[in-house]
Amino acid sequence: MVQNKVYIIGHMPPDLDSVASAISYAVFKNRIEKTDKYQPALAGEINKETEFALKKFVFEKPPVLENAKDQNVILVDHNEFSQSVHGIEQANLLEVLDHHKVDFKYGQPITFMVEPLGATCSIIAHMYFAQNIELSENLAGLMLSAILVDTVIAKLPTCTEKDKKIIEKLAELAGIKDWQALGKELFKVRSSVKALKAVEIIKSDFKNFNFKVGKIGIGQVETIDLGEFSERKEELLVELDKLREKDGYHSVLLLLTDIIKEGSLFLTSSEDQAKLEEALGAKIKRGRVYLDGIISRKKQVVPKFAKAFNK
Ligand SMILES: [Mn+2]
Repeated sequence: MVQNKVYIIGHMPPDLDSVASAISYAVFKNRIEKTDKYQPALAGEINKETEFALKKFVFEKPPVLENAKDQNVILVDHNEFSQSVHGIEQANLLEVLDHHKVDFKYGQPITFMVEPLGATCSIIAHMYFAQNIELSENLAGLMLSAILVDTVIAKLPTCTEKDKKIIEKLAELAGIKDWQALGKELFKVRSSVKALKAVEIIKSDFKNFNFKVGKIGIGQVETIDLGEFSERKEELLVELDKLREKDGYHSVLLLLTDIIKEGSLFLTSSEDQAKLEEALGAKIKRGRVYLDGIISRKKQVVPKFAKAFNK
């Protein structure tokens, strides 16, 4: 059977949805086809919340596939080769199952399934339900965790009504009464900053934007408890100053986003604070300002900046 092996694999670097999709879809395919040839795999090392969820629901970490060349492969949770495991161009692709925008080309007809749900695990859960395949308590818990992380505990606009029904159903199957508490637990692990250096916190999710006034860098950390940063603010502000001077930024910001209260504390360093205040529509005091209702860098902050900084 080894030569028939089919690797089911998510994107690089792996997130929880990628890993839980690979595991749950392998179980599903093996069950449906009465085989054991489907094998979940990883495109790289897993993150903290993935490690946490695998432990909590008692799953072994799938093996890392170093190179997909000449292997049978099913892609889950992505469809762009640029996000895929090494050697994907020379793999034998069998299927794609995803919830992202499509940028895909392949020389042969294959099964290609994309549905705009909050997570790939939602699509897979729906397949289990539709075909009446039994879902174990632990697998339901793992898939639920993946959906909660991908949708930021059902708060993102990507979380559809269908996702919400699937969340409820998985929680019931997993015997989890309070899925919001599970979501908070996952984000607590995800945003745990105690072990990180200030510069690592800033750079963990950092993007550059070019405007007429110059380059602006914006980092973001999502947390369920801003208190975790209470003793780190000064240190983070010093790092932001250093980064701005060293790399010639107009401004550098770090958004500490409280996903429960739905607002962000902006830590800032700017060569023109008045202009930055005008862009944000708020006064900055000692490098910081809290803006209620701002949680999205892409949809809420960058458009404001484009307006103010491209004049
Ligand atoms: Mn996903």
